[in-house]
Amino acid sequence: MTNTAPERSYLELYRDDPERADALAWGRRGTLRGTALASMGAALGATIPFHANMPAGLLPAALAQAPAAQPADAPATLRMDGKAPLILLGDRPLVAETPETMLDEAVTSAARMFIRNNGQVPAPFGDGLAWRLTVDGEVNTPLNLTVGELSQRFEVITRQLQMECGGNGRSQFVPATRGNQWGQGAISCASWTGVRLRDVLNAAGMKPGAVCVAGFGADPHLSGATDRASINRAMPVAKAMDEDTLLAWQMNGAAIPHIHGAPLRLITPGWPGSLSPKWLNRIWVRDRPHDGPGMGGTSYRLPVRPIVPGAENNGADFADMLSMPVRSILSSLGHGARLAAGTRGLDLAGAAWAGDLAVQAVHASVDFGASWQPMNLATAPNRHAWQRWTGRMALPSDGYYEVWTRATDTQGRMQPHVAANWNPQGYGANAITRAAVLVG
Ligand SMILES: Nc1nc2c(c(=O)[nH]1)N[C@H]1C(S)=C(S)[C@@H](COP(=O)(O)O)O[C@H]1N2
Ligand SMILES: [Mo]
Repeated sequence: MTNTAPERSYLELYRDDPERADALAWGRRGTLRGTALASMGAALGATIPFHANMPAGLLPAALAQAPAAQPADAPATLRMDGKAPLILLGDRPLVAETPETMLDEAVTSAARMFIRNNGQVPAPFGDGLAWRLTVDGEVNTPLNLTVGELSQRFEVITRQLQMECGGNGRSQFVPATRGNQWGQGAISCASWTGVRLRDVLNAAGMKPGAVCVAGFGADPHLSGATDRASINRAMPVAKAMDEDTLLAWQMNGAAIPHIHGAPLRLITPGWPGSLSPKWLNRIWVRDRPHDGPGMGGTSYRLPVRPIVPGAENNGADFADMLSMPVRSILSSLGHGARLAAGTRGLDLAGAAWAGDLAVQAVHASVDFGASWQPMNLATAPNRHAWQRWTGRMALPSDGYYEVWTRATDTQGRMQPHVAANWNPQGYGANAITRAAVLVG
């Protein structure tokens, strides 16, 4: 530690062993060591006007979420027709995250929608209206309908709906879990047009023994094996019967882009995105818990009682993840933004959502949570759409700040300070957002 440049060693240490870096920087009694502050000042290149408020054990976001130091570590960029330069998290399967600052549209455009595939991307399917959907299982009358027939037989509606990966926020977990290391950009809120799954299930007539509803997509397994599905999961009947659970063939007033599931997609808003199968060709009503890939064990399941972070667990007593937790994002200012000396006010804007619930408040802090200021929060255009928020924060001087944002849902639950309820596959991390800002 002592004979290397401190900013370098903290960055490296934090990357390799965050808990140890934290303890070294902050000391065990939680008092900020003078040397630690000095070296952080060097690393950050600024004074920290509110350093006295920094809670023990808190590492500045500028270090904790440091931009890649080496070009080799720099995240790759998605290059794809019709898509913005998203952050490429993987190309087999293809996974790409939307930077928070790109999520500044009230309705997410196709270009900026994050991408998550579990299997291969299938070849395009051609005429969308002729695409067929089968509805079978615990129903009185199995159905086989084209998209054209769906649109004629049932009421067609349009809704703005959130679609969020169950693993959104995963990179917050300590220790890190397996899975795509999402920031907070595995979220979209587009405008979807289609028919209610409920109306179609009622037309098929669900039998009393129906317990859950599974959706199947036509994407091949990553291995290419034709007898294996990439992923298919099921939701309880009550969620399938929610008026916002849609069989959609249009997004933002046009055909769904192929990469997002054309010709037909199930949209199950506010629940893990894995319940919104793309390239949908089958709805299977089941008389028992579903056992497709992505069900059971630790998949999309959370501990009922907290477990030791990092501990082995087979998920036997976990419960399925249902509604997603409350979260906010800041879209007007990027993490690591540098502002002109003398800047004394920050105009903030972003979005907040809470799965099946709504958001009742968004607060922001620029003094490490010592004081919080309410932001202006818009109501959602419809249930299951995110809510946009705006506000202005004053800064007393030049220096290093962190903009923290925290949403509260309609049941009073707030985003926690650090990701809670650690679980082996890293679902549901929704800690408050911290964006580092340097003024001057
Ligand atoms: N057929 C199919 N549907 C799928 C997936 C998939 O791998 N195959 N991934 C799911 C997951 S995990 C998520 S988060 C969302 C992502 O949707 P998007 O790529 O349109 O943003 O699609 C879901 N639907
Ligand atoms: Mo996902």
